[in-house]
Amino acid sequence: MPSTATTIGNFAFDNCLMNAAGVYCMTRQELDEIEASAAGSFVTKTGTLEERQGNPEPRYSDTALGSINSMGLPNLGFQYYLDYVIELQDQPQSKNHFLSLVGLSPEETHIILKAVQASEYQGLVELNLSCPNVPGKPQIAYDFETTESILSEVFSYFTKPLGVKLPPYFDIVHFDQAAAVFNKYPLVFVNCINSIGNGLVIEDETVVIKPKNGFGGIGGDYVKPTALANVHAFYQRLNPSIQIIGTGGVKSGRDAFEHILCGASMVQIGTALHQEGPSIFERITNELKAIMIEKGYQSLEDFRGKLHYIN
Ligand code: ERO
Repeated sequence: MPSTATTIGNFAFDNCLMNAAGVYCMTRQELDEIEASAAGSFVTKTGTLEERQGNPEPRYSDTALGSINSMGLPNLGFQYYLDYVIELQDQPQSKNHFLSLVGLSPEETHIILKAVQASEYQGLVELNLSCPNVPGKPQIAYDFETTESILSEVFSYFTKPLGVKLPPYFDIVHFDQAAAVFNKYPLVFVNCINSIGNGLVIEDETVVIKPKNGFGGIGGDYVKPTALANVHAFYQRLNPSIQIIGTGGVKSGRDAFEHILCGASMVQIGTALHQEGPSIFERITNELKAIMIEKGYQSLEDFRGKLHYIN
């Protein structure tokens, strides 16, 4: 049987598939279900300094080709998630995890990361630089100056393994500029992509979600080509020490295979997990293994990043 095991930094995972932040990860109960599933890990809902209710409902809608959301960062506060991953890391059978975090300002982000630095948590941290849905707060990683100033400050005190969740970029020059910023810092990973921000889905004559007059982050089938492009663009540009997590449009083993071909070391599932529930991990793992058997691959290393071009 081929293996879908992987590593991110010094952390090993039995399976490369896991949830994407925001989906099935708000409460301990949801996180427990991911932990008990065939997923190799979980990432928590992005935690902020204080608990947040988020935007008014309806704020998520499944659509024909995926989803739109404007959740507005509802979460139980970073301490809730930090306490939980610390609790789990002391249990012998526990998987390795990702703690997703961000402040509503750079100052808040530093308060949170200093608390994580001072804590007993030894696992991975994902700093979310790409939430599209908090009114008045732009997606941080579209502003390279702010991104650089945050990272430069963070790495003056933060020594635990850290990666960043990125919004999709759409221009080759932006891939170059973003990669040049990330290559200056000892990041363990970048995660491409968050939802495509500020799409608009309409049914009959009406928007399908309430916040921001219907504007929201798009996930699912719509975003896979953009996600693959971002995974591959950063795979080509980043220092080899910075690994890529691929997220966007994964609902089959074939989709996961494509993310890995583009260079992903781990693959996250958002919209399709929301629609299908945690049993999706077993299905997609089996589909991915079937493709690997058909192609004669034993491990992800046999094909990771080995996308073929047309000469
Ligand atoms: O609205 C949200 O809570 C949200 N939705 C996304 O599609 N991506 C996010 O990063 C995010 C909040 C952090």
